Amino acid sequence: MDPDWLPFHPNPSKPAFVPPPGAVDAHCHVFGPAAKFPFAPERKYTPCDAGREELRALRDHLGFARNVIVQATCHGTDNRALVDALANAGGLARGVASVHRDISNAELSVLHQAGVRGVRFNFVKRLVDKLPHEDLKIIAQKIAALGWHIVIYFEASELADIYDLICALPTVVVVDHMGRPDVRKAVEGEEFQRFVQLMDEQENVWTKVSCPERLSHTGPHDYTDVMPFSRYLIERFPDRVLWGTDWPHPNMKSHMPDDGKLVDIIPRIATTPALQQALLVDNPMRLYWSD
Ligand code: 0GY
Repeated sequence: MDPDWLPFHPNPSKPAFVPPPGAVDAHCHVFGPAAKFPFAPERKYTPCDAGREELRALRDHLGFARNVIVQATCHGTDNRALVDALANAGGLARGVASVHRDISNAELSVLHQAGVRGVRFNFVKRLVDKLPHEDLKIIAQKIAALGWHIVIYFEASELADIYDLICALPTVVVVDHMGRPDVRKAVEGEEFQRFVQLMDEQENVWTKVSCPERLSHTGPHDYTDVMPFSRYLIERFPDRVLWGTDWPHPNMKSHMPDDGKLVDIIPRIATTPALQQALLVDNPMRLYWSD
């Protein structure tokens, strides 16, 4: 693993907040184990192993029922670790894969059988080499036929460049981590409102109100400066928001969050039982377990 890599929290606290029955952690990853599932040669970082058993233990500890496992860039388009985790989850995990433009329908069908229901397009420059938009459009057409959706990861400053691409996508589009706003700016400010405008205009665009630990400048454990952004999106788009831990928190440099304390933020951003039910159960079930 990289010399400055921060491993996931070894002993997260038990959250005081009890998620509603059937709650879904809709953004987490598995890494390796590298001896069995080697990391991709083109990766930009080398993490510690963080396997399916540890993920399942965390899910139970936090009081969640299901996981959505998102392919991380350190595994490139080799989805074997993801598929292995799905195959061993007893139907309680679904996946989001990374695929190459030349993927065949037969290969997509194998991923679907394994529980994959989406692909991820990553625009974060420190994580991936730039992918031609043409390739992404080809992938989008292929996966739309399966009823899958597209998860998109970008920084707020990149939204202008990909706004038209997002609007042209033929599926549900889920934006990771609220489009990574600069939370030192105002919720009502131009930058965040551009993202809100995207969600207003495009009813197929959803977002994950995840990763306060990445966005915060006030820091752990409350990440209070991020809460107004999450709360705003949850209240404005209650049927198009998801929540996830982001375990095992790749590339965190300042500190490693306590996953239990992340869960305790939920009732402060989804402030009613109805909003919590939509965020943690109804929305992810509609997107990932509709069949
Ligand atoms: C996240 C965030 C990051 C990494 C990845 O696929 C990845 O490597 O998503 C990051 O470094 O910000 O959502 O896990």
